Parts: sequence; C-alpha cells; structure tokens
Amino acid sequence: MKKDFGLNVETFLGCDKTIEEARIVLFGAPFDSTTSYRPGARFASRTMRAESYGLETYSPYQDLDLDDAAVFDGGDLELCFGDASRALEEITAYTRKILKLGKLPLMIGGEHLVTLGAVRAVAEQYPDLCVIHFDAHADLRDDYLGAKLSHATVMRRVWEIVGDGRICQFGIRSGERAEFEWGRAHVATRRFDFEGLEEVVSSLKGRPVYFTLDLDVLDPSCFPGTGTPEAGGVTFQQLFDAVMKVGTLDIVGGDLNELSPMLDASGASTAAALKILRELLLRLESKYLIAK
Ligand SMILES: [Mn+2]
Repeated sequence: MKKDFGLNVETFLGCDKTIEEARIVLFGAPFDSTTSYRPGARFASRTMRAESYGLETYSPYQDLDLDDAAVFDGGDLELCFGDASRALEEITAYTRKILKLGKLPLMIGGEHLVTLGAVRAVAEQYPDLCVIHFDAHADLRDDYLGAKLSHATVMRRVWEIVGDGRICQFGIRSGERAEFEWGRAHVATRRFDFEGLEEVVSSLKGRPVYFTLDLDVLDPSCFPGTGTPEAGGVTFQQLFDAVMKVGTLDIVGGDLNELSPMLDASGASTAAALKILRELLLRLESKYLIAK
C-alpha cells in the first residue's frame, strides 16, 4: 500500500516488504561488458521493474499472490562497467551480505557472467553446492578470445568452484565440440530440452542448490529479446513446468539473466521474463503461503 509521503522508490511488482520481513532478496546486476554479440542485458532489471506493472501479482497457475510473499527488492547494484573482475567482486560482496542475514539472494542479470559473482558467495556458505543451469549455450569454454571472465566461460569458472558432477545443464544446443567433450567428463549436460530433469531433482533433494536460468533457453520465437538467440529452444510452458520442478528443491541462491529488453520492441520477451520470475518467487515462497 502506497503511503502519502513515502519515498518514491520503484520495486518489482508486489516485492515491497522490508529487508527485515523478507525471506528472499531480489536485486539487479546491470552488467553486460563481456557480451560477445548483442549487448543490452544491463537494462533488464530496470525494464522488468517498470513493466511489472503490466503483470498481476496473483498467479492462477499456483493460486498464490506475490502480495503475500516475503520479498524485498534491493534495487540495482552500481557495477563497474568495463572491469569484469571488479563488477564480480561487488556482486559477491552484496550476495554475501544477503546470506549473512539468512536470506535467499535472487539476482536479475545482466549477462550470464554475473552468476559467477553470486556463486562465489553462495559456495562459501554451502561448500557442497550443486548448480542447475538452464541455457541454450554450454558456457564451458576455458577462455573466450583470451578472456577468462566472459559470459561464454561462466560455467567453466563455476565448475572451478564446485567441482565435478555438481553442475546439471539443460536445454543446451550450442557450443564448440571441445566444450561438449570437456563437459562429458565434468558436468551433466542434457541437450535441447528438460528430459531427465525429474531424476536430477530427485537426486538433489535435501542438498543446497544454486539455480541459474539463462532465459535464452527459450525459443527465440517467444523470447527474441536476448543477446545470442539460438533457434530450437523450449516453449514458455516447458520452461514453466521445469521451473516448478526445480522450485521444490532447497534453492539457496539463483538468478535470471540475458534478457536484453531493447532487442524486442514488442515487450513480449520482458513479459515472459517477468512471468517466470513471478512464478519462481511464488514457488520458492509456496511452503510459507496458504492458497486462498
Ligand atoms: Mn545463453
């Protein structure tokens, strides 16, 4: 409820609890300096906040309402553009603060590299961390054009933290032959869709999980607003169903990334990202909410 003379601060729709009340802390990481093709993901979080007013807080899918959820919107980090190491350090520091408060960090990228900053902090707290990764791209290169820190290398850097057998990828349909060959020995890669997700979810029950969702896992026909679109992706409904399954796990951190809102003037990509975010938040909160 808006106060007469409260601060004029825009939050993601329905995420207006205080930090003390919140169980989940949402924040934006507007960084896209290593994007290899079409930049613009730095504008995702602010565009999502503004356009969230076209979204209902109520989910007819889950019969739950964001107004009842305990989510604080921390706004956007002020990140050093052009220096990936510094930007990642800032993301790690903020994520660490959220974890110290006993709350769940949920980050809106930005390009996919931002995930590394959050995982560094989450893995400090949960050394046995597992990672579920939805993406069109394997992101397992050791370097990209000589750069170790890139959105094309992010999962390789995450692997260096969590180790073998801890990363499960789904929807992957793009990468170098060498990435797929390396991946076979070190990570579990499911190509093209979410086949096998139920088994993975069963095997991860009770374990701390970081969930990183590169929205380009969606087909470009329903999600064209992204830097590196890849034909042959999943439908919105397939992604929704998969997110519902992942959301039953002990998620201890997560992110959505790679929405570039200005690459889809229709706004449909932003709307898809918003709906997935709403449903993920509600799924994570569902054990505390009573369906009305
Ligand atoms: Mn991707």
